[in-house]
Amino acid sequence: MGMEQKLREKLGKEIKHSSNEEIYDALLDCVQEMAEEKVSQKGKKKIYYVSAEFLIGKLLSNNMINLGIYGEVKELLKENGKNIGEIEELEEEPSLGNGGLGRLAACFLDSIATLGYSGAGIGLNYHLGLFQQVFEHKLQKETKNPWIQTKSWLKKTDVTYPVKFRDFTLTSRMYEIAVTGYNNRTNLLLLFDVDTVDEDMVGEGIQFDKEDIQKNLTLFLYPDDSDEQGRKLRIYQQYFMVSNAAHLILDECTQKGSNLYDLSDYAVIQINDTHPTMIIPELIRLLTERGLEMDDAIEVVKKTCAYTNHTILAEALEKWPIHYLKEVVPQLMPIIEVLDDKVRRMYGDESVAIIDRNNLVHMAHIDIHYGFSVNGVAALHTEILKNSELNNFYRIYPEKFNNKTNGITFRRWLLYCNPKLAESLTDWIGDGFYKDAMELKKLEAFAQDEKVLQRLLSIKKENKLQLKAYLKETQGLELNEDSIFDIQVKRLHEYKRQQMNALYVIYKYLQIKKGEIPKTPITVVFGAKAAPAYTIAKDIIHLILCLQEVINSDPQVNPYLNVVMVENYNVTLAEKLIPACDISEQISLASKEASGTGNMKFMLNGAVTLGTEDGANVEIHQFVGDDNIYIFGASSDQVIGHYERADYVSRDYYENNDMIHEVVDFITSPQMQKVGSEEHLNRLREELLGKDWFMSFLDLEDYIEKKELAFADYADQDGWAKKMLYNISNAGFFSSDRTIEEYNRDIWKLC
Ligand code: 26V
Repeated sequence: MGMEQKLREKLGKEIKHSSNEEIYDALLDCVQEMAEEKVSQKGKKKIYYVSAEFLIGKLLSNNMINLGIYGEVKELLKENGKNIGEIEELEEEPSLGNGGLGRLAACFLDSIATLGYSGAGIGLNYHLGLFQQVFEHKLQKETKNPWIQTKSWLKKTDVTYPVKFRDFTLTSRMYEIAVTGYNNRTNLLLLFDVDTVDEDMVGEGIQFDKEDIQKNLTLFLYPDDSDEQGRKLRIYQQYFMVSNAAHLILDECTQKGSNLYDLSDYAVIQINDTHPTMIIPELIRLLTERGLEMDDAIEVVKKTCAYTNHTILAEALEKWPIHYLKEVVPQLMPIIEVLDDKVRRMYGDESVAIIDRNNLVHMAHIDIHYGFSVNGVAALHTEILKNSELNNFYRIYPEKFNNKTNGITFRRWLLYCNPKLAESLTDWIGDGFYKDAMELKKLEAFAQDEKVLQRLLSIKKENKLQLKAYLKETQGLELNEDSIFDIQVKRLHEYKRQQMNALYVIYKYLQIKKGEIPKTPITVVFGAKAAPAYTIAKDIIHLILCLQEVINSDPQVNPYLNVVMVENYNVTLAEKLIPACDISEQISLASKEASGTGNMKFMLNGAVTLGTEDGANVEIHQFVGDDNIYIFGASSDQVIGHYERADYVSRDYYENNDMIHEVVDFITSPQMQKVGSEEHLNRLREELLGKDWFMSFLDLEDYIEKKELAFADYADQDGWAKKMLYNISNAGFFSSDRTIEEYNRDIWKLC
């Protein structure tokens, strides 16, 4: 049956006589049915990707692309006077992740299904997701983000488990979301929830009673953990997630014939960062309950679990006080003590112990000792893990360590978000790259082809115009499509150095004031959410919003320089910003960004990277070569050296460098005080002068120099188009299909 007939049957009337809402509902039903037909039981061994976050983005169009009906439906709607874009707008974006880690999990699910592997994602069904960001008086405020609509992709199931905490037992319920593969099978994302959650308990902003676990357990994605109740709630969430996962995995495997001793022939569990670590003691507990001896249970779990590390930042590595665990999940403590005891007997080395002298449980240490694989997410990151951060573990278990450089799904990040580029690429090199991303390399044959280069430029311009219209309509923002779009979008964190970009903006503003007019106008775009309790990050947002007002309202400067900070940066906005970008800002302090994945999305869409030798930027640099990227700043070795010697003193830079002095003082200048808050601006300036833990002054001069070079090069449009082309043609390696094939080859070994 064609889509026209299917849709009309669902609608019970003509498409042209139906509202957008009715069409959305009908399409959702059709797509869900088509997706379900492709659910498969094939494959003895299954990958369970357990993750506290799955930042899946809107699903309607993505699923239609994967099912091969997107073009047909788009045309059909058009013929009936309907616009697919308007229908997409009706879908709320599920906000089930913070940033890169959650989006990576979503890309992986797409690739696992696309490659035809048996797999499932397991996580939590947060009703209000990550907070929604609103700007009030140039400050971030958080509000709830309800995303579950009457008609949604969530399918309620009858699967429930009792999950026991110290003081009470909760009954879980499993929901399913179909994950369509491109032209292949459908897998499932399994999200656990409790029926007793009460969305009405949320008061002002995102305030709620953190102690009423039955009502709040799955309300928010790790709410504020700046206080003790917040941290305990996080443990409740984590245990709830993994206890359900463990029950489900054991049930599925025994149904398929496992005798539990051979569990690893049926299941492999990828632990996404340390959030799901308690699955290790929980599985051991359940296996012993089902009759295995403790030592056998430990061996079985060791063969089944693998761990991915996503950061070296000490403050992000989870360590839970024993008394929290005793209060929430006392049943795990005796097991964790056994695990610690074995490690201590075996290695007698305090630095690799599970429970430290301060009675903190090191979650990553459990994963490393009791899993069979430890991977980093980009080549440099894995080297840093092996040689410094986790060196004591690497020396014990060299065979466990491996690298899996991150990737992104080209279905969402090219075919869907940049249809014009995808269509032109298909004209030039065929459609082989849809499934084999390395075929993008064929584009290099066109590096001297004037028509191809011109088309790349005109696509970029069309995407800029689309973004301009969208931001005008949704956020009232003004963009100049004739300017260079220089974009930094990612979570706000000092190590990512949005503040250094803001310092550049000040520098440029002052230059223009002095009469130095840029050849091409520049628009610096920011998008970033700050963790609700992260004071300095919020001050940086305030700085950017103040600069936006000062600069955009200065008639002497605004023809040449604009600052735009989009509100509530999320997947939907990323899909519109990335295809319109000229310069991709990837400026983290070297050694701190484990990989980055935005860097890959920008590259694939023809933006040129301005970045440090950090995370996957290093590999992007190797692929595109020196001429097609702007690299600056200290190397990771130099940075690590500064930390070891504690010899970076930001005040020295301020005192010895006139430029730095001038731009830093501008933060608290009368002009800025007039539009902003003295408290926030002063605190930020003091932070930069007194600490600057992520060394933004260290690289500022080199950053400015390379950014100026990039802007100057942009004026040669032909030369620029070639850089775009080399970025696109070398992006193939960064397909998550490649990443997943490597996980499977080295870790999962699915049939
Ligand atoms: C978490 C936290 C939590 C507490 C305060 C500071 C802080 C800083 C960073 C994090 C990050 C947690 C893990 C994470 O999201 N890592 C990201 O994973 C991406 C996918 O592998 C990778 O591309 C990013 O570079 C990495 O930051």
